[in-house]
Amino acid sequence: MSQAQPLTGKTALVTGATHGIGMAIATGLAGAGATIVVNDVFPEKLEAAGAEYAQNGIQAHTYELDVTDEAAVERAIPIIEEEVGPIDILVNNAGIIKRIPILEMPADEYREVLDVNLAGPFIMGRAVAKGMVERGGGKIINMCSMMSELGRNTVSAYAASKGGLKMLTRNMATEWARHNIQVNGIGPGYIATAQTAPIRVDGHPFNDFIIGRTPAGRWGTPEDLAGTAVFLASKASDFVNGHVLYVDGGILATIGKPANEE
Ligand code: NAP
Ligand code: GCO
Repeated sequence: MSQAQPLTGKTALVTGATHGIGMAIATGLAGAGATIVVNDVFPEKLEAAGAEYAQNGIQAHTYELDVTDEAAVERAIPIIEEEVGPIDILVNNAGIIKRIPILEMPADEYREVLDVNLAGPFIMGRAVAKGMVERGGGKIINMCSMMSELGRNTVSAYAASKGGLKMLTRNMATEWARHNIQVNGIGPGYIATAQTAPIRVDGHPFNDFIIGRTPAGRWGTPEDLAGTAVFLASKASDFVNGHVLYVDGGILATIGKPANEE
């Protein structure tokens, strides 16, 4: 296991890795030597992603799997471990957002966000950790958010889910650290993906606000998160547990500044 390839011999399952942050993280883990397994709900997206990974020289093992479907997950993990190998690294990346003010938000839409973003990592984590406990170790990385710490108009369900995910991360670490399983979170700032496209339009007030609110003065890229994922997936983080590492261009470090201030 070389410095350049710290994940050689490891198998990593990255949920929702057919594009965006998930694909960038899976690509980063592959670059560090890991074998990659990715899932999504839609077979056509999996096929397209499989081709895109292959174009980049990565053999991604693809599985159609909804992270909220408990029975399907419990069936799929043993099959994946049989067909690809024991899962050493789980990245709970799959997530959705609905931007609706609380007073107008139907409870079923609220629950849907909580289901994918909070029950999903629980269901996936529990299914994969069973094998990790038996094998004496593993790594779990939960995709948190600025909304694990901050509120924002219209994203109540999302914020509740990401706040909850920070605490699920801490509790997974509390229960599994003694089995040499490190559970940590990544807290991306504002990253340019399909999920943020509606608020990243030139001239959209939020777009200008975020660029001004981020000390780095830009939107993050999915690739900005890959190095952190490799660190949290490798031996370098063997004594890091229950921590959320924010990769946000400095948003949480500052109160921000008036638009006209240099
Ligand atoms: P994205 O482009 O919308 O990707 C989300 C992925 O999750 C997609 O592949 C989606 O599949 C998949 N997914 C959704 N529901 C699923 C389910 N039930 N089962 C399996 N897969 C499912 O979003 P992103 O921006 O890359 O975000 C990835 C993660 O980072 C999310 O957890 C998000 O909350 C978090 N995050 C994003 C930002 C940001 O600024 N972009 C910042 C902080 C945190 P389909 O495409 O088929 O729907
Ligand atoms: C929003 C954005 C955010 C980002 C991210 C920030 O509408 O505010 O979509 O929620 O996705 O989670 O860290």
